[in-house]
Amino acid sequence: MDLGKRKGYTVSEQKVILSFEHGEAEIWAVTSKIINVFCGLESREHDSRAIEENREQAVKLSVEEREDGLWIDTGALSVRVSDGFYVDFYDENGDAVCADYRGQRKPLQVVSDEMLKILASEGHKADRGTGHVFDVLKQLRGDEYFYGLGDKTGFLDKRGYDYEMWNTDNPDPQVDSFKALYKSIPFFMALTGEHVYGIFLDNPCKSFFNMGQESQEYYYFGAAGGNLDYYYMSGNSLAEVLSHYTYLTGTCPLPQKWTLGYHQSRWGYTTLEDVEEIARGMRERDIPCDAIHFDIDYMQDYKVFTWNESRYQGDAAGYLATLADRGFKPVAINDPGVKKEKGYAVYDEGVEKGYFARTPQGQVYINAVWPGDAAFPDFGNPAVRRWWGENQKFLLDKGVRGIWNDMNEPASFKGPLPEDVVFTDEDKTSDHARMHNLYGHLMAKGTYEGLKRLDGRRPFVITRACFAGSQKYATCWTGDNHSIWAHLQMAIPQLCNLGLSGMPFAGTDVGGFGSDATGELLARWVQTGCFSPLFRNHSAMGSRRQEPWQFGEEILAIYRKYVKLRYRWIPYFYDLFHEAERTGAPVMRPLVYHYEKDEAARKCNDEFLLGDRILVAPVIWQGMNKRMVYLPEGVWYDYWTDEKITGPVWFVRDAPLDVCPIYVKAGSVIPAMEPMSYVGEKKEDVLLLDVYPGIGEWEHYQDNGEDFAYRDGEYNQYHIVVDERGISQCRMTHHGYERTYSRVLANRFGVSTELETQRA
Ligand code: MIG
Repeated sequence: MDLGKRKGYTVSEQKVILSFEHGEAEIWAVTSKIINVFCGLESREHDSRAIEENREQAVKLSVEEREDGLWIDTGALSVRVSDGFYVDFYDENGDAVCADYRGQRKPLQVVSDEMLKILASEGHKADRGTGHVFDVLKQLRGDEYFYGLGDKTGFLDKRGYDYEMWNTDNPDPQVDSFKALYKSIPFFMALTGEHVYGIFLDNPCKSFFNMGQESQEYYYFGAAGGNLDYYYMSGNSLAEVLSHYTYLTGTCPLPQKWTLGYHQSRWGYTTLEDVEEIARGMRERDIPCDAIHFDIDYMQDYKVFTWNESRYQGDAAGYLATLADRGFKPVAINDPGVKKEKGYAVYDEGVEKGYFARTPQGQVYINAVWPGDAAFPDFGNPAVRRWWGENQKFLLDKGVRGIWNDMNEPASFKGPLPEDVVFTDEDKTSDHARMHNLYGHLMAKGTYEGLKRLDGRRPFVITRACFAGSQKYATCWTGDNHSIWAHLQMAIPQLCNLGLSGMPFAGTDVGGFGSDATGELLARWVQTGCFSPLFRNHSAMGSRRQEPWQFGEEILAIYRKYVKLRYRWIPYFYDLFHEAERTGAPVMRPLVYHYEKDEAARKCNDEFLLGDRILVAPVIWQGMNKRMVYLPEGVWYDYWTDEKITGPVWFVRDAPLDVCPIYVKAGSVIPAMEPMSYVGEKKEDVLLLDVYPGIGEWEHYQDNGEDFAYRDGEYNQYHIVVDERGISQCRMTHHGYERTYSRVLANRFGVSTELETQRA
């Protein structure tokens, strides 16, 4: 996009409005470190669905006309705008960090119409034009690593690949060459030798991120519609840049504590007996478990907000209550498609009130999903979100504790929805091309707000489709993976990149969804899965069953060991979630997040950190019983042997099937709890602290684990200091939650000591 020669500018508070030969554009300093670059190709407004609050902070701008362009300085960075609307960013020392590329995009290869057709029929990308209304080309410096971009396949570093943002449900085994999956999070961070920055393209249309696949000289992002509207974020670390992104789009609110427990699911638990077998199986075999998921078969003819009571002895609510008595929280799936059936109240009401998407001719738009012909709620309309939210009462009244949003890309069985299907975008009329990537986001938002109004506890919503900002309303899972080793391998970079995209609460289907698991795969998968923020085993109808006990005693024992380890450390996970709400920091982090300058960390795809204290190096290859481990700088302890190891170092660790190598940083204290078969089984009266000598400190957080009272100060905070001899201090620094620990036990290499807690 070239706007031609610069003609002039005006400054209006923190915005610089620039006029060019061929149009107008804006640079807006949202904060001194967040700059918005805007050209209203479609509208004059930002109309953001990702950023819901005014985030502007006072900045003193200085604007200076120089020979080489207009320089805008915020005190923390400067922006140079030159002819053509080229925009370059400099740090406070005047170093160029991110510059527009001055050349043209490489001409696309021209092929015949006939060839295009053949290519397209074979599924190749074969458009001759770009179809983009704009591209922003940035210079590729050569030493960049790119992170983020949501749930894309492949590895941690996105450099050299190209992607599309168009929420897509593709059941084929997802491999590195996939351009799009279920989520569109048009945000990435670039890490160079010296600098780090982030870019968020706030445009919900289909967009394109070519991170150096097309050229070695530039990378680009562009979109098929909407405005050129992106945010440049500067910072001294990935953590800081990410905090700017979540400052704009919001952080993940603290979840109910039980949601951090183990979830068991399968598409195929249809009757009361099926579910009961699972509930009993978990308790009898001593596998801690907090949630059982109800997939589409609980419904009557796949109609949302119905329950097939005949499969639950005529009393689903009664049965769910018996689950609750045993500590299980039922989570029910909720698809958007509403069965087209006269006399079905949800459909009738939706038609009557105009709550469904329409054809350009004004008819209710019908496609097919699980219930057969179905209408699609118009979630961009606030009244529709409210209606959908109120309907959750049906499920809550049955005893459901969490809502699982599936098929909300939206997926459809009779071809994709045409781009001109009419949707609402708040107070305006819009279309599918503009609302597609927001559909799942808005469904989750309606669900979250409904649950919050009706139930009052922290809503638990799991969604498959997302847009930037969905972390405010939902946790997510990565959709239909397969029971193949490549997908266990992919889980690590995929979940790490989701964390780097503002979505800390994420998980993959442990054991794999499609295809058939083996015992070895399941054992290895639970060793990674027990550390992923959302920990759920789920599989597809027709695939080999993969509950923990399906592969014999050895696998069951391994499975139990890792689920128990997860439960032991739930207080640590909860602390990390508390940090995520406050700062936007991920729970599961790639090594590069804390070791940015470390080349090995920048490229590491097969290890990850939990917070900054625990490093996990799981085995993710069949037949392997030794594992090459990399530990970055610092002193680490082997979790299993307590051996002290100083990094940076590469070494080989024995890893028979029951061992997942885990390392804890010296100077750590990992808050832990006594064994429980579900969260809340016992009062959390005893705080266990797993101590690893060295210099360090930790903030431990405690509340009722359930509602929003913590926002009114009903929580406790403990400041814990560690030195070479162990814990030197454990002090309560905030006392707002009435229940406190009656005992605090420090566990140092297997030796337990009682600690005195100093009161606030
Ligand atoms: O067309 O509800 O990703 O988790 O089990 C398949 C059935 C629909 C896809 C979800 C999967 C779920 C399945 N659903």
